[in-house]
This record gives sequence, structure tokens and C-alpha cells, in this order.
Amino acid sequence: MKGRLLILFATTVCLADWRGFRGDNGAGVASVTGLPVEFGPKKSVLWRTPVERGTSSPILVGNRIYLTGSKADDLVTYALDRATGKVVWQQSVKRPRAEALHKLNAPASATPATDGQNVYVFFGDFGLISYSAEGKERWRLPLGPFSNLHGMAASPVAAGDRVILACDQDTESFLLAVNKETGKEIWRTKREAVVHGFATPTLFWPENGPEQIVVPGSYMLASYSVAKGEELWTVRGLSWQIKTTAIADNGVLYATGWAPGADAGESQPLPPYDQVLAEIDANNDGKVAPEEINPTRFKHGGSWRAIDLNNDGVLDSREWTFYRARRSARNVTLAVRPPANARGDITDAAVLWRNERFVPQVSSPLLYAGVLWTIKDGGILTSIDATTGKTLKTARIPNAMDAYYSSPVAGDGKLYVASEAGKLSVIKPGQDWEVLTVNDLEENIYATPALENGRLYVRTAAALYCFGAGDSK
Ligand SMILES: [Ca+2]
Ligand SMILES: [Ca+2]
Repeated sequence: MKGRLLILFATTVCLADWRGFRGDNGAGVASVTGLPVEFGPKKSVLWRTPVERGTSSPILVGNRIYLTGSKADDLVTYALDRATGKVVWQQSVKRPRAEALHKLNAPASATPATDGQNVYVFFGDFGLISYSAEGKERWRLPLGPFSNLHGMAASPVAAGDRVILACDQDTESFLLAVNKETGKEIWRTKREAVVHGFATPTLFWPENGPEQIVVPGSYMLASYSVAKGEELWTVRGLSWQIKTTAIADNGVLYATGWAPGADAGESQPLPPYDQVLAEIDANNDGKVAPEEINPTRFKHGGSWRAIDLNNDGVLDSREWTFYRARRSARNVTLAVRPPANARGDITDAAVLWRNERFVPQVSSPLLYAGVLWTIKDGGILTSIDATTGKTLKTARIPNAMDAYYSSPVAGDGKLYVASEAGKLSVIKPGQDWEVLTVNDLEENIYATPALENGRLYVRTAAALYCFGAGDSK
């Protein structure tokens, strides 16, 4: 990874930062040592601080931890002391609305981001807010209301003098950059082909050319210039509803896309809109109604609402075209190397490999020890050769075979993988990776852990834990 290891020197100790969703550029990897292997509610607990409901993840900067939560209509941002877990300050805004949420989503699902000093938080029911390290509100940028079937979830990204946010929704998706000092919009780029996405963008530094921001979305990975927001290139081949963050490493991007109904692909594609209208538009209104569709053709996903994107009860051309593409999409893990100065559709030139087995749904991939790792519902851990895309090993983690929403992280020669039921497994990587421990935290986990020297921070359903081996700092 290019020049992004950010070290902050406190008085006598060296604290590595973890500045946004999955730490350094979403990679989930930290250069740390002395991480705990055995821990639990009564073991290796340095501190535990109760926090309100949320699925956002903790971030680390200087002597602070930032985290969001919600209670009734209050959207809360916490600053905790990194050493003790004590709440240094707590700020909240009232939400003006309550968006519809998937039962596992929450009003506080986006992880904060920091530029090393200030914090940037996003709530789907409000928009963006920035607080100073002292807890003073610097600016607010109301956004929305959004039209996202399952509620918003992507996290903001701090990039130089700006904050970038993906606002993927059922209609009128866009990518936004605002001035980090003022909250004023710098650019806004439409993502017309994208519906209800949840992926947090990744910064990408090509060998030649300026900084880019890469966002997985419906059927494609897309790259934009950080400076102006214009779309630079796309790679086709993802599935329709993306929750995972792409990984950037040495000029290569790794992305996954899993959506219901795309595991096998569709042998017989649906007809284009004009043709389907000619066949089935019984009431001649130029739209497709549920009762006009042959149910044997309408079987994937099962949710009319997920297809009727503008929620008006019928399908128009855009909605049918999207559904048609969805029926032929394949779930996939893929690697791409964009050519120098890449522009437009670079699928044929850039895709290094595709692997369609054991693709995770919500949990993002991890690149560690030269291997790409994925964790799928059922506790299915897969290691893939990052160069060839060949599966090295797939096996279930014993005693942790439930669902996975938290993303894997790695450091100190170990992988940390948290299941929904609160089983946090520690894995020793290698050709024949092995499970070192399965630690039961006895509460659900949806957030992604944060790592620093000797310490592991984990948000459970009710609290933020700091685990460590005694006074290891
Ligand atoms: Ca009709
Ligand atoms: Ca419609």
C-alpha cells in the first residue's frame, strides 16, 4: 500500500491510527504486534464502555476513539479516551426523519472518518456532520431523504482537503465530495446505473496519474478522479447490490459482489423492454405490472420492491433493464489492474481473474500475507491466491458457522474474523491456514474491529470492548 501508514507519536507511546472504515484505506490491515489471541467478556478486557445502538465501527486517532450510535431520534457521536475508554465528549443531532431500514441495519451504520484531527460522521437520516477533536460542531451538511430499500450504510472517506461520500440509492445515486473545512460541495457525480448500494469507496493511486476513488456498484466497479469527480473507467461484472469495499494494493484492485439469485447465473436471459411490453402489456399502459408477469420468469430475489425502484407499483424501462441485468449477473470475487491512463470500459484489458466460488455478501475481502481472504455466511473462510485467483483453501470455522457482517481484519501475523453471534475467531494465515481460537463475546457483532499495538477494539451490540494482554503498551 502506498505511503499511507500513519503513525502518531504521543508522549511516550507509539499509537497507530485506524482512521476510517477498516483502518488504512479500507484495507483492514495494521502494522502492529502483540495482539491478544484469547479474550472474552471476562478475559483480557482492558475496558468496556456501553454505547447506544449502532453497527458503525470504531476509529482510532491520536488519543481518541470515535464511534456513532443512536437513541430514539438522537444521532450520537462519541469521543472516547483511547487508554481508558471513558467518554471524553458526546454530541448528538436530532434526526428529521426515519428512513426504512433492513432489520439488521441501524440509524448509525456509517463508520466515522478522520483527517487526523477532526471527525466526519454520516447518518442516513441526517447527512454529514464534522466535529473538532474537542467536540465542537464545525459544520453540517443535511443530505437526503434517500431512497434506499435497506437504508444507507456507506461510510465517508477523508481524502486530502475533502470528504467523499457514496450516496447509492434506488434512484439518483451519486458520489459527493465536500470541502473538509467548510462542508461545502466541491463536486457531485451521478451514478445512474447504480441502485441501493452500500459500498464504502477506496482511494486508488495508479502508477501514472492522479489519485482516484473507486466505488463498487451495480454490475460494475467505477473509478472517479478525486480532483473533479469525473468518471474515469469502469469494469463490468459485479452483481447488482454491493455491500463490500474494494481493496487497493500495488496498482491492483480486488472487489466482491454477491446478491441473491446470482450464484448460478441465468441460462435464459429475459427479453428487452420493448419485447416484453409487446408480449405482456395486457392493459396497454406501457408499463409492466406484477400481474402481467409470468411467475415462472419472475422468481429471483422474491421482492417486488427491490425491482420497482421508484416504488410506483409498475416497472418502467429503467427498472426492467436493471432487473434483466440482475438476472444474468454472477456473484464474483475479481481482481483488476487498470492500465495506465485508463478511460471508459476497461473490462477486457483490466480483469486479471474472476473467482465465482464462496463469494461473501456483506463482509469485505481482505488482502494479507499475499493472499486474498473472504468470509462467507456459515463461517466459510476462503483463501485465494491473489496473483492467479485460484482458491487455496476453503473450510468452515468450527463453532463459528453463523452469519458474517463484520469484515475481517489482520495484523501481528493473525486474522480476526467476527460472526454475527459474537464468535471472534483468530486465524493463523498460511497455505494451510488454521484456527487458533474462537472467542465467544456473547453479544452480536456487526461492526468491524480496530487494531493497534497490543489492543483489539470490538463493538458488540451493547458496548465497545478493548481487549489486550495487560498493560502491553
Ligand atoms: Ca401494463
Ligand atoms: Ca416503478
